[in-house]
Order: sequence, then structure tokens, then C-alpha cells
Amino acid sequence: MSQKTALITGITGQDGSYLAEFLLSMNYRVVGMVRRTSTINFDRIKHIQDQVEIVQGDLLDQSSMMDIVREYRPDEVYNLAAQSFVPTSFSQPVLTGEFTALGVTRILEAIRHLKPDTRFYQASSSEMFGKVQEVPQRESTPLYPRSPYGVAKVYGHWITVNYRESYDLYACSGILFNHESPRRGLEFVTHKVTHAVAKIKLGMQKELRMGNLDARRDWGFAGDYVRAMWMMLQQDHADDYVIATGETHSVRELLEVAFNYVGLNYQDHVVIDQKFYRPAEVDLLIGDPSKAGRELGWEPKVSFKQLVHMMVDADLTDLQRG
Ligand code: NAP
Ligand code: G4F
Repeated sequence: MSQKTALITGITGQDGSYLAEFLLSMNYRVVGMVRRTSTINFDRIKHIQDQVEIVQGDLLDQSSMMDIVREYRPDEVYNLAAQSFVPTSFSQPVLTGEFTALGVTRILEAIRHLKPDTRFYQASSSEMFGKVQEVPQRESTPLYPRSPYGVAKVYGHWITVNYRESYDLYACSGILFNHESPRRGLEFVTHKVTHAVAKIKLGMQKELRMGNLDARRDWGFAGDYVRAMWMMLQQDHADDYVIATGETHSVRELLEVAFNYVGLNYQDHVVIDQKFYRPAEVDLLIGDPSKAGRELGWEPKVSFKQLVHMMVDADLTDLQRG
């Protein structure tokens, strides 16, 4: 069989780096789209940089998306690029809409006009469930986003469904619940906590300022979740799937597990700071991944505790290396 080509937007992000590794292991030609920056930002992909092809493009720029699809003729496109941090979506709502919502249409338009047999994956999010209308959340749960990011992802989700139904594209939306790893951005709560725990343990920091400790999330490991993205594009028909662990934990439990792991008590270090509260909160997320289990044969392998321990260990190693 001839080698398949996959285009990944957002290859420099957490998921992009794990997906690129996975697709290389499956013998794909991997093309990664990156936006132009004044300094190169390839930390997460430096170990595979010589195995992937990097091309410049931007979700804001229709012609760059058209040029890339025309030149590389991808068999599969994974649209992972987005402004993905919820608090920034409150301070930059228009930009978030341009990247995270309209960016999806730009790439779908490129596929529709230039290579309509391309299989397309859209990185949808459990943030779309927001003020949840059902527990646990599944593919049919009504959406009620609570942030400009969540609203933008609802647009991206429905435009993906719409292009599948209108133009018969093989277009899937993966509704992924929170997934983390040592490569997670430092502003997200898991990595913020594990990095601070490692610093406190090493005597480099004393206090950790946090927001709402009662929020609950369904946290899994990013390495497990990128496998599901690929599986969605290997089926007979395109469809949408919830990817989650089916367990929920509070931010407080995250603190307990991370601090306890290094023999510390979070209450001695955590200070509540209103600055980290959001104008509207998503209180509870817990996904039902049974459709993905049944139809894709997907299941998560890393537990919540293993994930937190893995992240603390990685932060301790990095900080000790200096
Ligand atoms: P991430 O680490 O924030 O990575 C986002 C990527 O998008 C980066 O490579 C970034 O490039 C790129 N990007 C941002 N704006 C762009 C633009 N205008 N043009 C081109 N590229 C742009 O996010 P992630 O955690 O890997 O998540 C991947 C996707 O899944 C995102 O769409 C996210 O919203 C979605 N998602 C994530 C989760 C989760 O828990 N991680 C859950 C559900 C859905 P730079 O390196 O240049 O910034
Ligand atoms: O780690 P977070 O910033 O992730 P959030 O908002 O759930 O979004 C992430 O997951 C989504 C999937 O559901 C993705 F689509 C999205 O791109 C992103 O990857 O915050 C998790 C929870 C929130 O309830 C927040 O209020 O932690 C709470 N929290 C409490 N203190 C904090 C903090 N969050 C952050 N970032 N920093 C804090 O100090």
C-alpha cells in the first residue's frame, strides 16, 4: 500500500506533537502546518523534526490553507490548531472566534474545493457542554457553552457536521474531554499544579495561587487521545465521538494527589486568588465514551493518578536538569 500523507494543523501544540509521533509510527508522511513567529517554537517536536515536513500557514489566511492542500494533497487532515486557553477567550473573544471557529471553515473550504476525498478530523471539545444538560455527557447531549472558546468550538463542531451532510465530505468531530501530559501548556490547571509542586518540593517556590477548586473535570492522557483521532478517520463512515475516561475529579483532588505524591499538604501552600476565577464557569464535566469503545475499539490506558504522577515526575526531572 502506498504511504499516506497526513496534514496536522497545530503540530507545535501538545496534541500535535503526540499525533505526529503516532502517525510516524504508522508510517505516514507527516506534514505540519505552523504559523510564522519571530522565534521558532518547536520545543515539543524537536525530537522528530527531521522526520516531519513543516509548512507555513495560518488559520486566519484562506490562501495559505488552499496552497497547502493543493501542494501536499493530504489523505487525512487533523485540524488541531486553535486558540485553546479558555481565559484568553474572554479577553480576546474576536480573535478566538477567528481562529477557533472560522479557521475550521477555511480549511474545510480548501478541502471541498481542492481535494474532497480528504478525511478530516476536527478537534471539538467538552467545553461545548458547558453548563451541562445531562450527566454523563454523550454525543447527543445538548450543547450549552460557557465561554467564547466554547461558543467558537460549537461553531467548529457544527460546520464540520454541516460539510459532511452538505458536501458528503468524510469529516469527523472528536468531542475530547480534558487531556494532559508533561507537554501540556503551563497555564492549564494540571501542569500549573504539577510544575508548582515540583518547584515547592525543590525549594524553588513557596506559594501557589489558584482559582476555583470545586470545578470538576474528566482528565485523561493526551497520548491515549490522539490514537482516537486516527481511529475516527479509519472507519467506513464519518461520525462524531466523545473521548473521555468516564471519571471526574475536582481541582481540589488534583491538588491532593499531586502534593501528596511528594509528601506535602496542599493546604500549606495554596492561596485562593480571585484573578483565576472565570466570568462563567464549567462546573462539572464527565464524559461517556461508550460509543468510541463500541465502534472504534478505543479505551484510555492511563489513570488519573498515573497521569498526575507522570507529570510531577517529568517536572521534577526537568527542573533538576536546570
Ligand atoms: P495547544 O497546545 O494550545 O496547541 C494549539 C496549536 O494551535 C499550537 O500548535 C498553535 O501554534 C496552533 N495555532 C494557534 N493559532 C493558530 C493559527 N492562527 N494558525 C495556525 N496555528 C495556530 O492545544 P492542544 O491542547 O494541543 O489542543 C489541540 C486542539 O484540541 C485544540 O484545537 C484544542 O482547542 C482542542 N482540544 C484540546 C483539549 C485538551 O484538553 N487538550 C480538549 C478538547 C479539545 P503555536 O505553537 O504557534 O502557538
Ligand atoms: O486546565 P483548565 O484551564 O482547562 P479548561 O478550561 O477545562 O479547558 C481545557 O479543556 C477543554 C476541554 O474541556 C479544552 F477544550 C480547552 O482547550 C482546554 O484544553 O481549567 C480547568 C478547571 C477550570 O474549571 C478552572 O476554573 O480548573 C479551574 N482552575 C482553578 N484554578 C484553574 C485554576 N484553571 C487554570 N487554568 N488556572 C488556575 O489557577
